[in-house]
Amino acid sequence: MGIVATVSIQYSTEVSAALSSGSPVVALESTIISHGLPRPSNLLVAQEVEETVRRRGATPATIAILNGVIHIGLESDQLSEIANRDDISKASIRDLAVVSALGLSAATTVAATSHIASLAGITVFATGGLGGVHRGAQDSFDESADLGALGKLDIAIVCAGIKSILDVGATLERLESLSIGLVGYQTHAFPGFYLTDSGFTLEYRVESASEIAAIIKARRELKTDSTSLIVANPVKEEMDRTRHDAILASGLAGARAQGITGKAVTPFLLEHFHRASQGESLKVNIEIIKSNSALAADIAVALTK
Ligand code: PSU
Ligand code: MN
Repeated sequence: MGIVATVSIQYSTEVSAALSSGSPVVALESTIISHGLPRPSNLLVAQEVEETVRRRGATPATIAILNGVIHIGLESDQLSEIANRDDISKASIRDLAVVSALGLSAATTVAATSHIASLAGITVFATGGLGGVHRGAQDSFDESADLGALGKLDIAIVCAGIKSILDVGATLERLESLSIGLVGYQTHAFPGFYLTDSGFTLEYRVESASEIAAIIKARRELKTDSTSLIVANPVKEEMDRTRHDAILASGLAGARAQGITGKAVTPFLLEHFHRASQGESLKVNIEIIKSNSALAADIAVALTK
């Protein structure tokens, strides 16, 4: 007799009810809670984001793994565990089976959250800023697994562009190669996460959640829904640009000096930003995730119309 692995997947009460009645659901990632925002604001933000989704008429499905169980939607005590436990690792797609089979606990990245959301038939997702091609990737080969995931999963993901710590131009080229759709929400300027404009232009501008829902339906009919659609939603009040650029330069230098590599790079740089800007980047990051969740909820609702 070999070893039998049985993956345990658990739905929260509200997500289970929403999915069985066909009402709108929005997937939310958990890495931003455990590795992207400092305590104690991380839990407050996670709760506020879920409330935002509910107020707009959709159900939040925050995805994470606790003690080997894959959760699609977290009860409130489970959300606190993700925010406060010290043994929560950062799981991408390749980590899911290991974490699950060994009974470990992890927050899920955009890539891993999209994968699990797809398993559950959830197709609308909100995050802060996408992962992408890192600066210096020609030497380090550091490209987020988020891109590979969005290149093969049917997800509509609302974000404030890719994180400004990355190589934006190179990432846009990769999105084109991977056939990942891209539209700007009420803008032709590709947003730069902490900044409203990364300096790159978007071909398509959409004005409303119902236009986005129409695009999603057209993707299904045309069978171009085997990859994702990125909805780039710029933050209203950006960080001071001079400050942003200086903090980014010192962060990148610090990461190099300290030999930070692999999945530690992004959390390191975000933490550096929050500390060095004395909370300015944190404030902007919170606005980003709240406004993206609101738009994602509106899209999920529009899709049911
Ligand atoms: N957006 C944020 N904060 C974050 C992230 C996104 O505002 O912390 C996370 C997401 O989970 C994303 C991950 O998938 O950063 C990218 O990490 P990496 O560059 O190691 O792929
Ligand atoms: Mn990486």
